[in-house]
Order: sequence, then C-alpha cells, then structure tokens
Amino acid sequence: MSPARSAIPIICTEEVREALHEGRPVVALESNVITHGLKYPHNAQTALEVEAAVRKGGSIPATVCIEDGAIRIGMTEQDIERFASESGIPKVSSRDLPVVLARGGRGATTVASSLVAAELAGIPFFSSAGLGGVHRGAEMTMDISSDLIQLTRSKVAVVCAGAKMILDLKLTMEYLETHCIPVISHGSDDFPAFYCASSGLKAPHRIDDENLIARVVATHWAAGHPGGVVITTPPREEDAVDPAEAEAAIADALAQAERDGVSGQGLTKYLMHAVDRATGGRTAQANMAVLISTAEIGGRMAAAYAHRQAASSGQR
Ligand code: PSU
Ligand code: MN
Repeated sequence: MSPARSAIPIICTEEVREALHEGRPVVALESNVITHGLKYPHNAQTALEVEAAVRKGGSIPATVCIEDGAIRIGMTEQDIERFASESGIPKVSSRDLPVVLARGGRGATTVASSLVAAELAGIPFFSSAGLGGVHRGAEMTMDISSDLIQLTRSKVAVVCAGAKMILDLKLTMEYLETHCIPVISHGSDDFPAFYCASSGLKAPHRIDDENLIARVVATHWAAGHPGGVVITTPPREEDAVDPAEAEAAIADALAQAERDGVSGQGLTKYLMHAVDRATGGRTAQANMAVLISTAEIGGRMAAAYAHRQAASSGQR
C-alpha cells in the first residue's frame, strides 16, 4: 500500500474483508441516499432491502459511510438504522471527503465519494439507482455532479438505472462520451431515466449477456483507462412512473427551486423531494423499488466479473 493510501483509515466489516480476501464478489453502495434521498423509516427499510437484493444477485453488499474520520466499508443493521433516523449527518461528496476524514468526522457518501472508497478498498462494482449528472441550466450555473467527474477517475463499474430525471440527460450523456466513459445498457435499447424506463435517448451500446459485460469492464481497464464504466438497467415496468407525469412534476419543482433560490449541493435533494410531493409519493416509491431491482442486477454483474477474474487468474 502506498503511503498516501495508508494515511486513510479504512474499516471493513469482517464479512467484506473476508470476501475481498477470497476474491468473492462485493458491491459497494452509497449512504447519502439513506440520509438525504429517502425519508425515515423508508430509508432504513430500503437500505436493508437493497443489501438483501445484492445478496440475491450473488454478491456481498458493502454500504459505505464515514465515521470517526474513517471510511467504513459495510454497515451493520444498527449503523443503517442510526444513519437513517438521525438528522444532521452531512452529505459528503468527493470534495468534502478529505475534510471530513481529517477532522475525524462522519458523513454519508454520495456516488462520487463512494467510488473513491470502493477503489481504495479494492471493490470493482458499485450500485445505486440514479447517478448525479449535468443539471438542467448547467450552461448558466455550471452545476455538474461530481459523480460524473469521479467516474473519470475511479476504476469502479457503476450499475444504475441511468441518471436522475431531474437532470439534463442529453448533456449528461454528452459528458460521459466526452470523458470516454463506456455506457452499456442492459435489458433495453435506451438510456433509462431512473423513474422511467427510457429517457428518450438511445444508449450507445446494448449488452444483455452479463458475462460479456464483465469482459467489457475488464477490457476497459486492461486498456489502461483510469475511470469507470456505466452499466444501466431500466426500472421494472411495474415500478416505473409515467414520463409525462414525472416531467410535469419536475418542471414545477425546478420553478419552485428557482423561486426559493436553491442551488448548489442542496439542489438534488430539494428537487427530488419536491417531485415526490407533487406525485403524492409515487416517485419516492419508484425510487425505492428501482434501488432494490438495480442492486440485484449489480449483484449479478459483480458476480460475473469476479467469476471471470478467478477463471483468468487460474489460467496464468
Ligand atoms: N438526493 C436524493 N437521492 C439521491 C441523492 C440525493 O433524493 O440519491 C444523491 C446521490 O447520493 C448522488 C448525489 O450521488 O445525490 C448527487 O448529488 P449532486 O447532484 O449534488 O452531485
Ligand atoms: Mn451540484
């Protein structure tokens, strides 16, 4: 381990440590969705169901958070309950991570900071429902989620249901293309929009065979690329929200955010909650369902990748 890395305390649960040691598949998960994405007690319940779904897919779940200035890889049921029920736990994205760690603090990791943690711990797969991306109006605000920037820097494959629909998905796709991040759609021709099966945008590549996806991920890294791969999977039909309904709620939420002068790091949470209220909780319901269904597929993909790695190291 390099000196820079050993300066960061990383504490894995025993289960995760053993799995990593034995080359068994692990899927990293974020905790910001627990503290900032969903409301108590649905957040705690969903986080546990997400972990169960990763197991059903054949992998070990490792929810990431920061406590006492250490990166925790794997949260116990009690940890999840605490994060879900306590207020005031800060959202920690990549830019905040060194400050919270150095100060000995705690926080909930976004997709971006969870990718940093996953790579440090040697976990090549991560799953969440919706990536952060390029916000609508970013040509004026320059609000682009560090989830995207971190994807260009961390060798972690991200399994998700596309990016959050509150974003400008066309610009988000452009960003990913510009930064050489492969986007592979599984089970659909289209790039999904988190609540909805399609964003109306075609995915650049569709691959349904999970072993082939594992091969793409391995090939991307073998070619020397320093970043990740985005693997999308649409919400199940029964969970998806009608795009027209979602879009109307998003338009209202964006107008409200402008009236209330909300921007910056609080914007994503503000918009997501405004959309949930406008749809009578329908989108929050879809959010929970898609977190769970995506996690199971993430579990399957990480398992396929680990299997492939074991087979190729056995050949050497
Ligand atoms: N709010 C939600 N759900 C979420 C998030 C916020 O209702 O999932 C999150 C995720 O943790 C994601 C982050 O990584 O927001 C992106 O925030 P930003 O757009 O500020 O980078
Ligand atoms: Mn932002």
